[in-house]
Amino acid sequence: MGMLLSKKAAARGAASQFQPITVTGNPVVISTWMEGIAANKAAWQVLSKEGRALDAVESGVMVTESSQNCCVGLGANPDRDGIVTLDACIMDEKGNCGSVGFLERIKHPVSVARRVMEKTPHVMLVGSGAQQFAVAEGFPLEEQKLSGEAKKAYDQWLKKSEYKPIINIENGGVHGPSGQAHGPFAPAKLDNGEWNHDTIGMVAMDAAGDLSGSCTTSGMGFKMRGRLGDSPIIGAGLFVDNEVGAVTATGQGEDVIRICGAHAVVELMRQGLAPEQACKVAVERIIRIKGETAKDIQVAFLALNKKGETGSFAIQPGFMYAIKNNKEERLVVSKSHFS
Ligand code: SD4
Repeated sequence: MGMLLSKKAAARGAASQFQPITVTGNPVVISTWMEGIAANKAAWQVLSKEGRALDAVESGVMVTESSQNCCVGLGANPDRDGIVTLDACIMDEKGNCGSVGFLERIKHPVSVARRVMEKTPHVMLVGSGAQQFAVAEGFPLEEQKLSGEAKKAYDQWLKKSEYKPIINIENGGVHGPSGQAHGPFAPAKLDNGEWNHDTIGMVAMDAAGDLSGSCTTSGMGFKMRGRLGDSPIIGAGLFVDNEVGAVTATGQGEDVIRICGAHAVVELMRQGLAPEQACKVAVERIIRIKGETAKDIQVAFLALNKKGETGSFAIQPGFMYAIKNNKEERLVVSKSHFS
């Protein structure tokens, strides 16, 4: 009995460290990074009129896809061959989901992902097939052109990496039968010191109490051509379970995929963990796998549970998320493993 009580007391102690950031009820929308503030406003237009969370998370992240941004939409940094390729996914309260990866010249990949979900028997379409589907659905094919900012960043990256895709002279050690590595790889940090990744992930609960989520990105700047991160992968960059909660991820997608990140956080919440605590356990799982190299990566999870409680946790400081509900609209600075 004594043992039981002390275990309960310990659990209470642990839980109190992880007080959800807010208990809001619904509707509520949260999204990653500072860009989330503007995206949440658009989502709120839907949620405040008792619209569906699914519509809110689509129209919310479309704002970021339309804006000039290093890491989301057609204005973003390209891959190492100088081409912007976009990844996105969306998931609703019934477990319906859709996704596009390696999509070029389409302004709103999240909307294409929704069409995949609603109009095809599939979950994922990639590359030229995804583009062909988008065009058939009436999405305009935009010009293949880097934004001014992306062109500057790419030219800078080319100078340092001396990457020459045409004659395929590559640096690095020895891998595989060709005897050449496939470097240079995308830098972990950009020249301005920021982590080389960013994305918008958004999860929301509507007035009916239903959950949905979306995630959209250009992925890591100067990535290998054809690289996909976690953002278009249901269960990695995004997962929604209407009985439990909705989670999205940002940061180095390879390490989110490694632990099926968003799904892992949902499952941890199913076991009773508060959103922040669940995000922390998943982050620690990545840190255990990465060992020493964990200090060189950033990953953050953002979670919303069925009670409208929100929480996040990151490997590195600097991650923040935006929250909007009936009472508040603000940025929340995330806790992190390293300080
Ligand atoms: C990805 N998590 O592609 C996404 C977006 C990002 O580095 O943050 N990129 O890995």
